[in-house]
Amino acid sequence: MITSIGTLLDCAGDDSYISKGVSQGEGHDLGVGYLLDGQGNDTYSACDLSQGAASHHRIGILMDKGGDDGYLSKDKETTKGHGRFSYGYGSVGIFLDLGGEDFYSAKGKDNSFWIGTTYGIGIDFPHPSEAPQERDGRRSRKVRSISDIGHGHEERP
Ligand SMILES: [Ca+2]
Ligand SMILES: [Ca+2]
Repeated sequence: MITSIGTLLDCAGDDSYISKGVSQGEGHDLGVGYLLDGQGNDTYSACDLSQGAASHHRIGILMDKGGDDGYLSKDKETTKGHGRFSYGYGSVGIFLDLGGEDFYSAKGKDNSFWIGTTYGIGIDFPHPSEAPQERDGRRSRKVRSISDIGHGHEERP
C-alpha cells in the first residue's frame, strides 16, 4: 500500500538542492519519493537519508538526466542508493545520473556503478554522445552497457 507520493520535476537550469534529510528522492513510511532533474549543472547537498534513498517500506529515486553535477552528502550509508530491510519489509533506493562529469562526496563516483545498501544501487552513466578520446595513442575505455560499468572494456584503435 502506498500512502503518499512526492515528486519533484525540474526540466532545465542550474539548480541547487539543499536539505538536511528525508529529501531529494527519498521514500519514507509507505511513501514514494521521486526527483527528476532534466538538465543543467546542478548541486545536490544533504546530510543523510536523501538522494535516492528509502526507509520504512518504500521507494526513493533520484534521476538526473545530464550536466556536470555535484552530489554532496555527509552520511555515506544513507545517501545515493540506500534501501534496506526494516520492520519486516524492504525499501528500495535508486540513484541514477545519466551523463556529465560529476563530483561525488562520501559515496559514488563518476562513470561507475555501486551497491549502496541491501536494496540500494547507484549508477552514473557516461553521456551517450561522449566519444572515445585518444590518450597516449590508444582510445580510452568506452562503456557499452550497464554490465561494463566498473569492469571497463578496452577498445583497440
Ligand atoms: Ca544535472
Ligand atoms: Ca556522470
